[in-house]
Amino acid sequence: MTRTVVATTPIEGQKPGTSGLRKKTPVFMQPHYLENFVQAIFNATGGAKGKTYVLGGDGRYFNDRAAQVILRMAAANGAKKVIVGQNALLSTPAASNLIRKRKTDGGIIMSASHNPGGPTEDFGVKFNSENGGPAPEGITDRIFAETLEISEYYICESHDLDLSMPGMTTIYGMEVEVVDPVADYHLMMEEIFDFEAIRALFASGFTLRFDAMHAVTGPYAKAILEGSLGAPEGSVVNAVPSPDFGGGHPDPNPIWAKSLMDLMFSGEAPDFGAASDGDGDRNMIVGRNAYVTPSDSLAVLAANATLVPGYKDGLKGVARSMPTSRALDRVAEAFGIACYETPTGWKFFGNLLDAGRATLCGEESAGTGSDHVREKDGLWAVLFWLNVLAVRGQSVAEIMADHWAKYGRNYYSRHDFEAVDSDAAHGLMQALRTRLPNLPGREVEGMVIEAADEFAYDDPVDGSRSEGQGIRILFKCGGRIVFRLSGTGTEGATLRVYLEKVETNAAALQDNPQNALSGIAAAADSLAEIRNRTGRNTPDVIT
Ligand code: VG1
Ligand code: CO
Repeated sequence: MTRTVVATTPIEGQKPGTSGLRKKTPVFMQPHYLENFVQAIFNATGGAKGKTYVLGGDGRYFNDRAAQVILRMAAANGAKKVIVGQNALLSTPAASNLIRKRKTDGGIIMSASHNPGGPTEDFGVKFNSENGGPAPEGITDRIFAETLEISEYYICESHDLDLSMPGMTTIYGMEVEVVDPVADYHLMMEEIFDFEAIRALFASGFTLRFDAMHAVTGPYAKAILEGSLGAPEGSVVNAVPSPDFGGGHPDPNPIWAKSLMDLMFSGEAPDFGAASDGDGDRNMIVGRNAYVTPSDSLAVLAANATLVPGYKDGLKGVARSMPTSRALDRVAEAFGIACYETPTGWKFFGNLLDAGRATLCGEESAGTGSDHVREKDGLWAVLFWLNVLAVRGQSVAEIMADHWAKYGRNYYSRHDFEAVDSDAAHGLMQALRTRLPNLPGREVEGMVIEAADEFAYDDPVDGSRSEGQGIRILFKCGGRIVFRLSGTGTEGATLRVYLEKVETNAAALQDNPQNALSGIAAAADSLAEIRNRTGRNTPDVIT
């Protein structure tokens, strides 16, 4: 086996976004593309020499090939060991757990998460630090800087390693440990949740459908929900990870998980429905005739946390990304705990979790998690709901009604305009930015603007500052609009418009969100000239 020094030149555009580097698969498969980025990760983090890493991915097209390249490069860079999931599979939360449990120097996750996969779809690579969380901006900035200066990378020539069975092997002196991707994660879930109570719930006839969307959570959900908790076989559907996710978008929302939604609003609906995304860190929760908005789900979990053994002593604090609805703030206030507001992306929660300032955190984009790992965790959120349902003995709809009656309801929706012309999208944001100082006091659609700014975050733990994190418009009536450009898309620009309205009138808590938010949506269009500037009459995706 030989180690090769390969001469290369910088490739433009390798700037990690909200969650790692995501590109069209053919871009990632270009000569040197993956190699340059992986070498940049090693270079930016003090080299791989003597280090131990975790490696795994969501099983999308090119996952298996990329794993072999990364293993050969880690060996050629002098790494001591790589712990890799069987068949190079690991859900993102399971990878985070392994990094922490095995005290490694970090990990590389191959995923483009909720983006579709396949030869012409998306691929991605993300580096997680030794705390198990996505590398913070300081590191991703260094990785990007390295991609602009790279002149060579190191790789071993060798046969492909057999990753199909757990066990130990070596490559160029580096140990490779192939592990069952589910086992450690399963153990952790048993420590957090009351499995006995959930088992009793299923034994009493409670029914569930979990849609793994042909993505990585299939094996996890099968083992835990069906195998360990006794949900009837067949409760987990689309459970075999496929390289193109069955041709669909592995994005658990009412649009892409439509068949689950249809079932849950039909006469055959089980008691509980849930879905997860490509890499297993997102969750969708839906009761019989009751879709739970992710922002509401986060608030409900916070309010009920002490019912779960892992959180029985209460929460140290909570955190949400800025565009996430402020339903969580109301719970935090009632409990007298801190509620932090961070920029979009899980990397901003890491410091708060590490410092013990927050226990639970989440995002409006179907991401919920806690200090058990340093990623959001889809199946964990599903188990959390099941644990709460088992203890409270109520339906999802009843729990939501109780919650709104107690805390008020934050009607919430996100309107996405996808693959918009990049100049048009940036032009729209820039025009808003320029008008910000003149907006307070103005009336739009019968609502008076109270404040308007561009969100910047000062990390209370390490003092770092992140600017340009979304434009927010606050109305005197308590409504809010946030405008942001996506940092995970791979085509043109995606404009996200987040709409929120607070309702405390007991008679108005059961409205349809789009209905309740129609005035706010009209105000968003009038303020940002969305139709005019993007040429779109309606959003592509409404969640
Ligand atoms: C989106 C979501 C964000 C999430 C990120 C990664 O980012 O809005 O909340 O953290 O995806 O999720 P953006 O920049 O496109 O809005 V995952 O499950 O795709 O890793
Ligand atoms: Co994901």
